[in-house]
Amino acid sequence: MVKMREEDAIKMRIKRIEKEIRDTPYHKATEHHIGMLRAKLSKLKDQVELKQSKKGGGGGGYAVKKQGDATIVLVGPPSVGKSTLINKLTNAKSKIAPYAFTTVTVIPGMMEYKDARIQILDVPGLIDEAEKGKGRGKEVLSVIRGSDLLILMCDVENTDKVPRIKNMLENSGIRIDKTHPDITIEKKLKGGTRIISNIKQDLGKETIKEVAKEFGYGNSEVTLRQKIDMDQLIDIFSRNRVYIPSITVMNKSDLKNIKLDDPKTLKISAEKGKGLDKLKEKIYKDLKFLRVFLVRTDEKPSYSNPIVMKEGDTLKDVAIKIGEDFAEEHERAKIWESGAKFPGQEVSLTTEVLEGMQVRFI
Ligand SMILES: Nc1nc2c(ncn2[C@@H]2O[C@H](COP(=O)(O)OP(=O)(O)OP(=O)(O)O)[C@@H](O)[C@H]2O)c(=O)[nH]1
Ligand SMILES: [Mg+2]
Repeated sequence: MVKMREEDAIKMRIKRIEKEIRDTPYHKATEHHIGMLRAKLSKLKDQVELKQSKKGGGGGGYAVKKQGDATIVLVGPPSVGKSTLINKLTNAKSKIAPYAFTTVTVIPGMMEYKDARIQILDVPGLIDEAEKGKGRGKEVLSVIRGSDLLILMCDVENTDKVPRIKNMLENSGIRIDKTHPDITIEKKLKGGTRIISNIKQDLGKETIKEVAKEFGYGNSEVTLRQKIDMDQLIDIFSRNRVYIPSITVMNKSDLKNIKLDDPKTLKISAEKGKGLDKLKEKIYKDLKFLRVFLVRTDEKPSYSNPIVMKEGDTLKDVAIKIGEDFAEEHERAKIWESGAKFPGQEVSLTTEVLEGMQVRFI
């Protein structure tokens, strides 16, 4: 008899657990058991992924150097116009052709918009079972994992493809348009699992304990600052989860007029250059970029000397961006325009920055 490969053995265990989950009715009394099964399942799936990524395609993925203020990836099935779009948005010259798999590697380009430098990556089209390595899928998924924002692209002939790709990304541990649950886990030496939550949870304490134990956190302190469901509970213990926002784009709008189900989808024509200004603005907004304008001591306040910052940054972050020494030397600033109650208001460096704020460090 042929010895079963370890990977196949794991896959059989996965199938068995999936069946058991399907066959177990979900209610309070079974919840902790299902939690334990889901934790086992997640661990086994990670093992398969690890084995497959080790096998890989030899060279070990694409090496792309991250550059600029953020990195975004054009994700979609073949031939929807990803390369046409990157050539329009950036300085890249990616090959365009009317057949699938024209792009076979990562092509980087740089888009400059409102003083931000945004790196865009064009990658091969994603097909079904890409997560199993088909059509360079593994390499593409690893590029996606390292990015700050995804442009999910379809065209007027392939409007159903985006949900399928989203599903594939979810199955690979990539969470789209979701945020990391506000939970912390701390390992302890003994004492079992202690759960701290100020909010009433739907999940039972036993379930959380069971899942924690399955992931090797039998002695730990779990602090929940929001209400979570089973998926989120499994996610926080799994190591390979990433959380990335997305913009959905439908290309080739010049070919026909389609009424969209999702009003948030942007209609563009990469070839004709339609809708691209809106897309650029949305990219900038969704990356949470904003500009503050530096006013030097001997200058009048104005909109020169822009510095690109992000929502939530403070004036201290601006000072640090100018230089560590500079940040050490300044404790207060004067601000004009956005955020200023009156021109030249004096504020502390804990003040959050706003688009269009003019600032002089004093
Ligand atoms: N009518 C029309 N055709 C377009 C548009 N954008 C791209 N195309 C055409 O669609 C075909 C595929 O374009 P590509 O940019 O190579 O598509 P891709 O998504 O990079 O394809 P792969 O690299 O194979 O995954 C080409 O024939 C393009 O000329 C558009 O806005 N309108
Ligand atoms: Mg291409």
